[in-house]
Amino acid sequence: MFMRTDCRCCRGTNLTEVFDLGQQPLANAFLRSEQLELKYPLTLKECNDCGMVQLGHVVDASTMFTDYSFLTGSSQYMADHFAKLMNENAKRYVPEGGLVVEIGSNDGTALSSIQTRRLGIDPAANLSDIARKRGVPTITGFFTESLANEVTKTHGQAHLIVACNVLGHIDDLDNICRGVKTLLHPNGAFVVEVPHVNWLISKTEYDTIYHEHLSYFAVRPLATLFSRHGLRITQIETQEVHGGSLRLTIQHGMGHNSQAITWIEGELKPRDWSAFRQRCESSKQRLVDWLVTKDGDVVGYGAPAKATVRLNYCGIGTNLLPSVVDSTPNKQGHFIPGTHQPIYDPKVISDTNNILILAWNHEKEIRSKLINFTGQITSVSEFG
Ligand code: DWN
Repeated sequence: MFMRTDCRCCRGTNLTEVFDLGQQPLANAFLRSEQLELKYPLTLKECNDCGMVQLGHVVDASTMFTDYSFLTGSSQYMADHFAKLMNENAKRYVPEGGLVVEIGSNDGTALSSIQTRRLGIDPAANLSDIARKRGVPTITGFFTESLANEVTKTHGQAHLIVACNVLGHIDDLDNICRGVKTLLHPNGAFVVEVPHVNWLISKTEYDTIYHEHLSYFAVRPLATLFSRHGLRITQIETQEVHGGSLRLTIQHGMGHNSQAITWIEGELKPRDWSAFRQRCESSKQRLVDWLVTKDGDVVGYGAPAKATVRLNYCGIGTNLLPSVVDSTPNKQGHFIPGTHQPIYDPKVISDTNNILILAWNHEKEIRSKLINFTGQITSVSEFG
């Protein structure tokens, strides 16, 4: 682990600490037993020059991503979302025989929705195996400038490069941009999806702050970064996923489009971090007070990374929330890091009167699976 002292988008050093979640375990490091886990500082800093928001401490990527618990395919809604993204952009940018590359391809869910020449790149060996078994050619490794050079030699340039909820996980964004600049065909498009930090603040989505998420983007810092590499934003679309995201299309050239300029102007208003911190604290108190009234008669639904953050930040142990269920096989039989709730298969939900949805961004899909549940279903998002 090391402390980053400069902004990874504008390279400035005018950073201010704006939120401190204290010592937190790695959000996706589900435990095989109720062992004591490593904890790391989790602080958020804002760049006063370009508006970038990023973690102070950087935990080594191989610690977090080479054996990964999260499966993109765990949500049919997200699988459909990425299929739509892939098909729309393949139709728009990829000629017959053209190549599509996905950075952070996880279990191959997104690439499995198209039949063009395709290549996944992901550092998690367990996920790459799943992808290859479903017929998606996948390189196990981190996307870097040197890997981009290799792929360009072996596969040719890509007409479409996709990176959804990936850029925020990467420390050296300049290296990624140099790799994209090499790999991307002159007429190609680099399509990325990232949560927007202003929605994190306005919707008090503090549980999306964890060590995997090194960066919390806005258009202004990304525009600064891409300009440095001869890349320009040519389209911006808002998306509901993951609490409010932007889908950016980036292509070779200079000068971002008018949408980007409008977004940048809208982001110049100073952020009210003090009000955000107060909302986090009141949200925590409301949730704990609600759980106390349930006296342990409640099961958590979903063991997302954000559950680890929320339960640890709120100090919610097994006395208040005895257990959690999750449909992901490699999470079942494990424990939530830090608070040690056991994780079971959703099939075991039986004698409880309350379900607390921890994966709030999947509330609709989860509720659709609970139509026969006769107790009370509550989402953590109801506590602000
Ligand atoms: O950025 C990231 C996002 C994209 O995905 C990664 N760093 C890690 C991960 O974050 P997350 O774990 O918060 O993602 P989700 O999609 O909110 O996780 C949902 C969890 O809920 C999964 O473990 C699967 C589970 N689930 C379930 O048990 N039943 C989900 C659905 C839809 C269900 O019906």
